[in-house]
Amino acid sequence: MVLTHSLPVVPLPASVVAGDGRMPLAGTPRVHGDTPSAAALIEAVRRRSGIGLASASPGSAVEAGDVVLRLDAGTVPSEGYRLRTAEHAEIIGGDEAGVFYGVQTLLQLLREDDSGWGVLRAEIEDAPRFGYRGVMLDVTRHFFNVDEVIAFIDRTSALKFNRLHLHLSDDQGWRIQIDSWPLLTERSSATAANGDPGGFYTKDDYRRIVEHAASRHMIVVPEIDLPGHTHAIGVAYPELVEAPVMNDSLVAESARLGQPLPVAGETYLGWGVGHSSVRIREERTYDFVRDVVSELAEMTPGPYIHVGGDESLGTTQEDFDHFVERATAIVTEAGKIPVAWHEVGAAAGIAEGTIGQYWGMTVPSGSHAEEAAHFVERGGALIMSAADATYLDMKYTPDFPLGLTWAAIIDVRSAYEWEPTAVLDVPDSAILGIETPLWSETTRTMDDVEQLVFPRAACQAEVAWSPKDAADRTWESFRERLGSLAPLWKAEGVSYHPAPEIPWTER
Ligand code: TNX
Repeated sequence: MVLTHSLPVVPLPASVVAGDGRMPLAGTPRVHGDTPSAAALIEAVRRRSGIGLASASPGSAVEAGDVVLRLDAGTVPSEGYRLRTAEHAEIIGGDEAGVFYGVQTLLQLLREDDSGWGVLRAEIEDAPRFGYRGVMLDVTRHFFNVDEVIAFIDRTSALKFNRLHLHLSDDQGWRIQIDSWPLLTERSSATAANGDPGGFYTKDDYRRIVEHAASRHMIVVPEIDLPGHTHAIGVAYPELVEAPVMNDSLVAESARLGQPLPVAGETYLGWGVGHSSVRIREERTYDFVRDVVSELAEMTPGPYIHVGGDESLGTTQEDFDHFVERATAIVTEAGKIPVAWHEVGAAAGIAEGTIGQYWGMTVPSGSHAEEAAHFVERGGALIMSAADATYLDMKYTPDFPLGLTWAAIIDVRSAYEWEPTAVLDVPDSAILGIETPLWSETTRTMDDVEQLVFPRAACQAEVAWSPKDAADRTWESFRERLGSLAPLWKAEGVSYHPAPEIPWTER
């Protein structure tokens, strides 16, 4: 493997100096340090190379080829780490997350060549550019079980993502147990788009996901999409939801795809949007929202609850504003920070501190920029999910078998080349970070999901993590470093799309 640009690390570290050659990994090297990342490192090295690292007994001397993991909150920032590989390897994290990220980098430096396995020598100082580095998985249009979500967490956290947004409810299904409204899962979880099988997470399932995410330093952001995208609620509780309101593009798209139109109270199997709404002027709706939010808050240790707000196409602006003002307040009252799609910024009185998720284009159109800016005026901030760069469900090429095209065709380079602070006219400090969403209309299996997610999630990982002006923060460097992830992904069984513009390496 000969890289002309930097070391084979994605996302690019804040500062990296390549050393001389490799630290051989032979015999039984040991891992020193009392951190959960030690076990994760031992396991990952074994999967990748078959080499069994041993864990060193406390206080034993460090020998050549060993790996030392430790914490130093005094000199290393939170989520940051220093990594040095010479005779032995040492990772010093600012906190446990930092040690974990250092281990992920070390795993990328672990390579096989004709002389066997070794760790490329390097000196790295690293810390993230943005605090919010998110991926989103839509488990409504197609459902993915706990083990699949856990694999998704492992594979994305290895790229240093630290937020997992789960889109838990939509027109096609309700995917989370809510004790106070049991019919949601009893009547509205069994199917998915096109009549594929559905499913839902029990509270224990959800807690397993949250715990596993935490062990990989990811915070789960649960979303209940409101007031639109709520047809499934009406299948369980018809009194909560309005009759479907068709729009022209829904009717045309449904005809083109041969999908049925939504019928009140019946399971919806198409993927048209904008037809559903909860009853905004009924008090019972807010009892429902309060119950759901409070049960979600109770099982979610992370600070955020996402209340949706996108594509309420059959709702008047006045009703929409009334609803989102109340829904964001309900989240705040439950002790959580509301997150909402950018349309919610149109309402004057959204709860202070609400975080907006911008999903317009890299060049905003219509009122999107203004709506997004309003979150900042209300003391909130923004997560950038520009659809023509970050939407993992867009096709790579016009003839790619999976994905949609409404936002753009997104090849690897266009996923990489965008700048989240250059989209809106807000201070850079208002941008918390980015999130890259996978909507699952066309992905029936986890293999399908991975085809769309990898490699483009790696582009967003670098946009979120790496300093914008670093010398190697270029497409030429990135494509080579990305190509060097192939053996890691193969060892982990990641079903990535081998995009032809990337020089994928064998080892
Ligand atoms: C728009 S992005 C949606 C989703 C679809 C997605 C498909 C957003 C907030 N809403 O309902 O699944 O497009 O790309």
